Amino acid sequence: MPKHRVIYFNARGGAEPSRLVLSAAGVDFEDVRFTREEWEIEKRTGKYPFGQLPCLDTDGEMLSQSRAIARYLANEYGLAGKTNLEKAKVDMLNDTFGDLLQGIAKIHFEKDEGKKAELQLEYDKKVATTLAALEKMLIANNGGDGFLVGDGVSLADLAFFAQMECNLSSAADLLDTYPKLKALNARVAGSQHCSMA
Ligand SMILES: N[C@@H](CCC(=O)N[C@@H](CS)C(=O)NCC(=O)O)C(=O)O
Repeated sequence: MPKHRVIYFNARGGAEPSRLVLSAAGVDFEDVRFTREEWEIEKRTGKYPFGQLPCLDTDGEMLSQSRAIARYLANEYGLAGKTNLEKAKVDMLNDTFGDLLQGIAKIHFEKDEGKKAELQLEYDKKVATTLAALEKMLIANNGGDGFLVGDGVSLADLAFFAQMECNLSSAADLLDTYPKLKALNARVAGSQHCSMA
């Protein structure tokens, strides 16, 4: 069994889908969480390909880019979709949740209050369009009582769950108008798939 170390800060952020994939697959891994001070020292070691986190260290092989890492792990442990089309759908959704996470970061780091409010409005619209599209996709897949892609849990559902953890923390009623997504979120949360959450 390879030895994985998921390396990030003490936050869900970009590392959470990868942690959830490993957890859902029942694979032991080291959950390395640097403080900002530790990271400033670590990043100068040259061990991290682009000097950014998250990174995945698998038996000394270091990977960067959160979405690529989650996809790699999902492929390794059978959570990336069964056919090429399912894999493409899983990728599409994994990247969509990456966009939503990036949007939150952009708002967080904006110093100008006016621009921050504009970004927030734009973001809220983007979240609403995304969730409406996802609700439709979920319903189109076996009536909406299963998973986002195919007939079993995949990285798509885990990345959805990880993203909703972020969004629901500032808008608790966000999923109330999307009953199938709300049920999916609860289903994923209640399963062993998300024991990390
Ligand atoms: N596209 C990259 C973005 C990575 C990124 O922006 N990482 C930030 C934290 S979320 C970081 O490492 N910041 C600290 C630094 O650059 O020193 C990914 O998805 O992994």
